[in-house]
Amino acid sequence: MERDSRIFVAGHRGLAGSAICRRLAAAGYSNLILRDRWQLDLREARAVADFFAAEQPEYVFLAAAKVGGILANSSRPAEFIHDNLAIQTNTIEAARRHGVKKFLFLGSSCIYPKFAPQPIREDSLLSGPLEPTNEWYAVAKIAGIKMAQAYRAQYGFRAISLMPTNLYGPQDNFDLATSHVLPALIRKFHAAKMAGDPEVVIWGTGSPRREFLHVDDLADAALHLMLHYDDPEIINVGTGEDITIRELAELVASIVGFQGGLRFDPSKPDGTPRKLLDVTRLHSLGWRARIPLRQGIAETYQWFQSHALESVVK
Ligand code: GFB
Repeated sequence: MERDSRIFVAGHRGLAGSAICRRLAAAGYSNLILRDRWQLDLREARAVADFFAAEQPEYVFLAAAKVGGILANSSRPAEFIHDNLAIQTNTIEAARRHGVKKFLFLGSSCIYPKFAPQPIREDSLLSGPLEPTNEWYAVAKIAGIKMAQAYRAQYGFRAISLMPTNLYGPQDNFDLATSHVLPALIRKFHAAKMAGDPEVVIWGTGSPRREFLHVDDLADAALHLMLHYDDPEIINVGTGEDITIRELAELVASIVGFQGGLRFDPSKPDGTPRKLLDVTRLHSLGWRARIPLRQGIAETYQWFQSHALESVVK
């Protein structure tokens, strides 16, 4: 990939896509091709084909996806399966037709079986039943991985698939109905601190374990793997460490400065008990996560206060 290569970052307004753009720009890649959702609807095959024909991107980072937390996944299953299947099918096919040199696809740690042995190795994929709260999203992402592998096998299309763990960072979604747990907790603790509330409600039992990766680390790994990895096998991208939701809540509360109590609401779903990634393969390729969780959350809280607060807190 040359500094002036034509690089399409799909989903550049989102959490992962915006971080990939920042990382590429910092490394001197100056020819990024970006389209807002209203300019290019990746769910529309004709629009995607026309875009590739006109722009002829050489490299693609597919960071566009329908994503959301545990509630959004289980309440809008049709959108999660349809939109993701359409986005990835249209983009991979157009990229192949128009001679894209290398393509990076993002899966997720939630596509592994619900009870996969921990830490989860890449070869656990499709070895057992999925977690029901996100099976629609998982099935779509697994189809994307298989499509990338099929296109490599049949057409020699150089697609790689990364499996990031739970991501967080600037540009995250702080809408409580659709967000993931980390931005939800930042928002809830901040609101409770400002209002002087005695307690904050945390969904579920607090016992599930999750691994959190700062999105700037994900972007750094994405560039590293785009440059140095060219294999059909999926590759996990995580920190190799996880914490319970209770521990996460205590950590976020201390960073935000909320001094009240925590109340757990077991009527809300816990989701999968644990999904810690085995990052042995990633480490063997010379890449490790660098941003410590406390530092990453503190920076994300700052970003929330300066960018997202007005739009989310009435
Ligand atoms: O981040 P999250 O929504 O998704 O929830 P998953 C993680 C855990 O945090 C669950 C708990 O056990 C939630 O019950 N939790 C506690 C909360 N309080 C809250 C809250 O206020 N909001 C939210 N959202 N959760 C997702 C998948 O699973 O992981 C996606 O649904 C995606 O498909 C993503 O793959 C990475 O980690 O359970």
